[in-house]
Amino acid sequence: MSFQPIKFYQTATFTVGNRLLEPAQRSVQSSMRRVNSLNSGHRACQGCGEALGARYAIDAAMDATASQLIAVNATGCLEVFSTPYPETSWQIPWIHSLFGNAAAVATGVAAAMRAKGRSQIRVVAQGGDGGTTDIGFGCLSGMFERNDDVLYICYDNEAYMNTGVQRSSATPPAARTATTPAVGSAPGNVFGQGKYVPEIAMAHGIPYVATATVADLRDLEAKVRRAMEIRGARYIHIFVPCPLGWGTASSDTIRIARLAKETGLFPVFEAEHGEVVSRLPIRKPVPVEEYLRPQKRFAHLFQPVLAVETLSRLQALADRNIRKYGLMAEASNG
Ligand SMILES: Cc1ncc(C[n+]2csc(CCOP(=O)(O)OP(=O)(O)O)c2C)c(N)n1
Ligand code: SF4
Repeated sequence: MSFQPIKFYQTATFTVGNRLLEPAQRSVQSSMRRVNSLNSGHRACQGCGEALGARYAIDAAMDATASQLIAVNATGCLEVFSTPYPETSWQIPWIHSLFGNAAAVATGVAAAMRAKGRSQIRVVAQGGDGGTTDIGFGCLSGMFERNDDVLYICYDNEAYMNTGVQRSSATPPAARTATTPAVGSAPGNVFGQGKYVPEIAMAHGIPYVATATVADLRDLEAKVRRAMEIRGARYIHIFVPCPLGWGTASSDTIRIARLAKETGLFPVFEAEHGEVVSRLPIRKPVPVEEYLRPQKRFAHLFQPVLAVETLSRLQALADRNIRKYGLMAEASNG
């Protein structure tokens, strides 16, 4: 008689799967000694992927550095919902930079720590996709090029959410925002524009680049831990659904993030010194329609008529990612 090992997937929480793991393998969030860096009482929308991603990422960074951490935060939802003056939900040393200079401020903090002989204190910079891929891009590229000792985390909700859902250079093709064409033959964001910062970070040859989603929180924690083992410039790009801006149900945040990964639209991988070294394989391939349909920002693709051509262009983007990053389970080493 052959036996099949039982798999417990929900190992990032207090569930049975996590308790069956060796203590060293358990998730940071499952530990009663976690720092709760981003504490309750903040004003994020219900189901906010950014709040979830930040909580896991910064708690993992605190754990990895024995709480020797300073965070620099660009302007954006994460900063606004967590620190309405004079309150704060942060339980760690935390600085609000400008919208566009979080990477430069973090570089300065790291330099100050080095000058004071306190290099054991590590620095994380964080911001939304607008703060990262648009207005903060020059400072970020400089931080990469100088190989400054900072982990930069981008929480990618694919638009400027804090100011009312304007398009950013991370907004995907065909997605509707407040500043993309609302009517005409092809409403929504245009194809062929924007930029993919994980690959641009890799082109700088920095020691570590990773992507992650809030659907795979153990993977996210592991990548933050890995990043904190390394000195020099590091970049993690986290896919964080935004129920308000995307028109999704608050309860669907994890499902939407999982579908982004399982369609191939958001490739999840790690790269060291410009080379991809691992990827999270697609477990259950799904067509892009399944990911797009629950999101109101893509509603125009499904009514009044099915936008067959646009859907096939989006499917082609997913297929290209699958080929390019080797995301199918059998082709992947992840
Ligand atoms: C120089 C400057 N321009 C514009 C703003 C207004 N502003 C504040 S937050 C924000 C959008 C933030 O978008 P993003 O970085 O994508 O983060 P999100 O809110 O989506 O998390 C804008 C335009 C500002 N604070 N500073
Ligand atoms: S608008 Fe989006 S990113 Fe901002 S708090 Fe709400 S869900 Fe989060």
